[in-house]
Amino acid sequence: MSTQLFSLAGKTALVTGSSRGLGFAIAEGLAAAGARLMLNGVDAARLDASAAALRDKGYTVDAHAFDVCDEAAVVAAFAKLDAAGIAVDILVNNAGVQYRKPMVELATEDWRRVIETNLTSAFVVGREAARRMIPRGRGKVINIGSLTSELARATVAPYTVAKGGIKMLTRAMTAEWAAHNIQANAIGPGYMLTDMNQALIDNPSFDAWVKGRTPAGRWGKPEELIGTAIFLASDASNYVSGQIIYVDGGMVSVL
Ligand code: GCO
Repeated sequence: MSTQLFSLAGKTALVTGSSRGLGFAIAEGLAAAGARLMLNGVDAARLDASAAALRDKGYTVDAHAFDVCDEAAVVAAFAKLDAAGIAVDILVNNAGVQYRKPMVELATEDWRRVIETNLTSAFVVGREAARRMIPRGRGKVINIGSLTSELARATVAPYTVAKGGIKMLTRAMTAEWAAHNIQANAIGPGYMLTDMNQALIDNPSFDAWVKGRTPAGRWGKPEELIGTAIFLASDASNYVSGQIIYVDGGMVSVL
């Protein structure tokens, strides 16, 4: 009984920003649990290569190249899925960028770009998914937050604000969609070994700070998000909504 609870067999999952990094790791984990995958990214060549790598492992994978910041492209992508009779059962709003600069030096257009990519896109893609999940009477939305949904660090203000917004967007989705049997939750990764963080990983003093500040004493691995993602994507979480689960080695819980 317990293993069936975590099965994603027969479900279709769309993971935004899944050509690489956390999105790719989560997508692979959902596929391993039985989901049919829809990868997304803006770079079609990179996306096709990632999809091929997962197909080589025996997974069912389609690549859907569109920019989550382009509302018309998002609407068109969902219309294409409608026409193909494909329903998105699980949406993972993972797409995001990082831009590190002190606020007094930050251009407004860079602020807007980070907010658009990391927060507004989750609303737009979530809205299109929910418009189809509501009539079906079920759905799962997993928004990717960050430990910066809870704590601020200097020089990453737009990212922090966007990820804080992701936490509250998740609760807003719950307020409006839980009655339709749609569970919206978030995952808050800690400092993970990803391309986005490579400059930090390569910085000896930052690397030492992360290892000292994180109770687990190390960086996280992208694959360490998979268990939480499967839980939130599966029937095991059918009465869980509005939550953010920090996968952070204990960082947000300890001074
Ligand atoms: C930074 C990092 C963080 C990461 C971290 C927490 O510059 O501090 O990029 O913002 O997102 O992995 O999620």
